[in-house]
Amino acid sequence: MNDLQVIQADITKLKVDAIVNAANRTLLGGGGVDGAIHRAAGPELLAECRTLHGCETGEAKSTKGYNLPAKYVIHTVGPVYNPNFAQQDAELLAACYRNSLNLAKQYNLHSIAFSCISTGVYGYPKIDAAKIAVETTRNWLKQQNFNIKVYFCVFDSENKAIYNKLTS
Ligand code: AR6
Repeated sequence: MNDLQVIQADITKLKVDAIVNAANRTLLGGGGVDGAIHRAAGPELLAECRTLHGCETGEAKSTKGYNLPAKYVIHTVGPVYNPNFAQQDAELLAACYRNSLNLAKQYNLHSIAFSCISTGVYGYPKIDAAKIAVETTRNWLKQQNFNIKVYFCVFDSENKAIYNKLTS
C-alpha cells in the first residue's frame, strides 16, 4: 500500500532509501537544506556531484548518501519563483517531484523523503508549493504500479501545518 506521511525533522537525520535535496543547477552545494546535506554527507558527496555536470531546473540526478543515514541523495532543482511566470514555475516544481519519484522507481527504492523544494531561498509560496508536492505525488502513486513510502520532511512549523492539512 502506498503511503504519504508528513514528518518534521532535519532531513539529514532520516534513515530512508533516499532524501531529496533542494539543490541549484551547479549541484555543487549551497545554503539551506543543500548545505546541511553536504555537511552531513561529507566531501565525497561533492566529489560525486562534480561528475554530474549540473542539473536543469525541474530535473533530478542521484548520488550515494555517503555519511548520511540515507542510502541515496536525489538532487533536484526547483524553480526560482517569479510571479510573472507562475504557471511555468508550477510545472517545473511538479516536474521536480515526478522526476525524483521516477528515479526512486528506477533504483527500486522503498522510501523517499522530500524537502520542501523551492520554498526557502527560491521564494516559492509555501501553500502553493505544498499543493503541487502533494498533488503531483498522489497522482504519480496512482499512475505507477510501484510501492514506495513517501515522507514530506518539513522543517518549519508553517510548512508542518500546511502539509498536515493537505494530507489529512
Ligand atoms: N532539513 C529539512 N529541511 C530543511 C533543512 C534541513 N536540514 N534546512 C532547511 N530546510 P532551501 P530552495 C528547509 O532554501 O528554496 C540552496 O542554497 C527550509 O526550511 O534550502 O529550493 C541551494 O543550493 C525550506 O522549507 O531551498 C539553492 O541555491 C526548504 O528546506 C537554493 O538554496 C527549502 O529551502 C535552493 O533554494
